Amino acid sequence: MKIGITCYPSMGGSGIIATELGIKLAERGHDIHFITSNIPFRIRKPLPNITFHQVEVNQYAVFQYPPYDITLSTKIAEVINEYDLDLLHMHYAVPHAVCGILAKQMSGKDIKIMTTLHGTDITVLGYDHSLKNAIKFGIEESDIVTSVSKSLAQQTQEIIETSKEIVPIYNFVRENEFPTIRNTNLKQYYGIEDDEKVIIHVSNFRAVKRIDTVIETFAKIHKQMASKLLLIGDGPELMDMKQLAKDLDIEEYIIFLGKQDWVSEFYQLADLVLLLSEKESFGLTLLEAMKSGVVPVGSTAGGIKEVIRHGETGYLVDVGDSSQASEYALKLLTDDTLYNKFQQTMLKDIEQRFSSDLITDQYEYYYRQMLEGNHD
Ligand code: GMT
Repeated sequence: MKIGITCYPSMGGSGIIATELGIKLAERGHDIHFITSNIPFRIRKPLPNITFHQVEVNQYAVFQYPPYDITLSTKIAEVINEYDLDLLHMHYAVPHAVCGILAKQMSGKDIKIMTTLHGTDITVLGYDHSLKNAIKFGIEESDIVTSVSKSLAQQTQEIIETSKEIVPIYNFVRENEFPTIRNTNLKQYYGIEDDEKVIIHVSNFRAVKRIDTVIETFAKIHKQMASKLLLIGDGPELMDMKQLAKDLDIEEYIIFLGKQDWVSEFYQLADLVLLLSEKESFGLTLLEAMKSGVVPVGSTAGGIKEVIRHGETGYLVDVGDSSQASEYALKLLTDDTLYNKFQQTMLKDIEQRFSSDLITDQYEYYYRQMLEGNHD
């Protein structure tokens, strides 16, 4: 199949999934065309069957804002015609699904469109009245819409008020990117003692990630055992979180690492991952950590409860409940037998439910359904 993919090429989870899926599909012999503002960051070198088409927005004095959406749609239409694409896979309802629909009209071809919803496009933007109708239009005019969890599918129907069928297809990681190995070499580099447990959290430091609860949880763990918290990421909450660490008098035990392109090595030295968000459609960072062998404690928000099997592959707590989170963390960190049992179950579970082959099969299946006209 000849497939056009549009996503945000930056480090966000949606861009990562779109890119990794493109790579898997290219490995299976499909012709993949990324139509994006930059080369997706996970593409480190030229790969067979992958072509990149850059969307460049020109600035003219007549525009108050450069018209990215129009330029993107024009570029997609060009690529549809030039390469005779079979289908478009748009990641994010706005603007990408809407741009795909516009591009289809511009191209004059009856190309099929799949839209994948990732979370923020619904659970945050969906409440914005200036965008809601555009999101609804993007969803309803797509041939097939997928979401990265069952929870997001249900939330979309409620928030956007649409009866469009939404097919949940989970996130995945390419297995070789996150090997299940323990490598504590970096510990010394960051001043972490051998006997200290390492807790990790990775996010874009937005308020929805509830890093305050992560830090409060860590403060409670730290009272009971020698430990360090690795906080990876950057965003609007960073300065407030540094202040919270000072206020709780634990700043010397928290390592703020800023934005990191490659997180795999940090997971290899971690003992526990925390993702305690108040909104989270899936939590790709959880899966990356879990594939690396790190057992999680997560919140019950959104799709996290579909990723972690409570009491089997990790633990779930209510949003904001740092006491329960620290109790579960301590239970895991003080009992090697329990930890190893969870780790084994977790590795089997992610292989069965989130393997890159299984998820790529599911996307391919729905691509074929679209091309055969088997959709509403
Ligand atoms: O986590 C973020 O805020 C980034 C965001 C994005 O749009 O790239 O991630 C969303 O998509 C990921 C990939 O599908 C999901 O794993 C994340 O859970 C989701 N984030 C939220 O729902 C907040």
